[in-house]
Amino acid sequence: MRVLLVYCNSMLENALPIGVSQLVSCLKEAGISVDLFDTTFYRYGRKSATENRIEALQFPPCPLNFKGGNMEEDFRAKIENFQPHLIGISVVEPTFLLGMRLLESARELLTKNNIRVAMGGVHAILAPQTADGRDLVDYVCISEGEQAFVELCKMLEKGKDVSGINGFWVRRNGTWEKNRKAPLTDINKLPLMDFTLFGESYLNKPMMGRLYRTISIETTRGCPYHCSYCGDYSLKKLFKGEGSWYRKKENQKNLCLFFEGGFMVQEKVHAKNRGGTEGLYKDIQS
Ligand code: B12
Ligand code: SF4
Repeated sequence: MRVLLVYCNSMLENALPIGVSQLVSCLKEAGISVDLFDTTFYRYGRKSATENRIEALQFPPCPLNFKGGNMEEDFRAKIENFQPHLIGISVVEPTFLLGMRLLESARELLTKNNIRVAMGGVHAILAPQTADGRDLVDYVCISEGEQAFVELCKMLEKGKDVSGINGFWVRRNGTWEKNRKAPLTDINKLPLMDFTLFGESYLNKPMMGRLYRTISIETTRGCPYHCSYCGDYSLKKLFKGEGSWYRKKENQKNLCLFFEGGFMVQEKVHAKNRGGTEGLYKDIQS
């Protein structure tokens, strides 16, 4: 089973994404072959937020890491080379249309090769109905993906009927079969996030006119606060009754990351033994 994850991201927004990186490691752990297509470094729109901020004099100029090439052409090439059975696109609200644009650009390939598409991410959870009329999307993930997506992949691999699968809306004859949510993820039982499919360009994040070496770590899932304008607040309400949406990592060993050829060369640094987040910070500096 080959799964192509597609990280639909705003231009140059190069913080390593926790959700997709966690899915990569969960899929790998389940023996599923996984690759990534990432929109981050393509200039597919007019201006990135970084350029706007520089223009508005919010911060001084800094190098912009755009790569060349045409996003849609490269997406099709990736499909042709990797030949996925399933594509998993990850979207938030402002990147949903970007995801749809990519799928449309590969319509012929997807149809000809009968490649299924699953859509996930905060937007899929909060607004699954936006997949109405998007006939290239077969499954919409209405839950966290660690268990649900792996389950979907395994069932598809075995040729099983996925119509009742928890955590997904499933397209059947043009209408949605709306299944139950999947149980919340136990974030203390996850394999380490896998950043290896993301390139070196993620390591240098422009902030205030300088490039800083950055990584993403997850110490909690969900937020303890309740700002009414925030997606996290809506997620908390949506998952009420399913357990606590706000979860903490009990020990910090799952903070640790591996990035081949990057600055975090040790695969299983025990951050706690090294002084928790501060220790991790020192590691990054050295
Ligand atoms: C960290 C963070 C960032 C980081 C990293 C983003 C990332 N993609 O990881 C940075 C700084 C880069 C960022 C940028 C942006 N962010 Co932000 N970000 C967050 C934050 C604080 C946490 C997200 C997180 O890591 N959650 C934990 C992980 C595990 O969850 P997850 O990513 O949703 O992934 C899980 C599921 O959704 C699912 N899943 C995800 N992808 C897929 C794919 C498939 C196929 C399947 C089946 C399942 C699946 O499985 C994952 C594991 O369980 C949230 C607010 C919050 N407190 O939740 C906002 C939030 C997600 N961001 C938001 C926005 C708007 C943005 C930007 C568009 C801002 C901008 N204008 O550029 C960009 C878009 C970047 C992008 N493509 O996501 C909104 C989204 C609103 C919405 N309704 O969609 C949120 C909710 C905040 C808010 N304003 O309300 N963000
Ligand atoms: S904006 Fe969202 S993530 Fe930030 S403190 Fe408020 S509820 Fe938490």
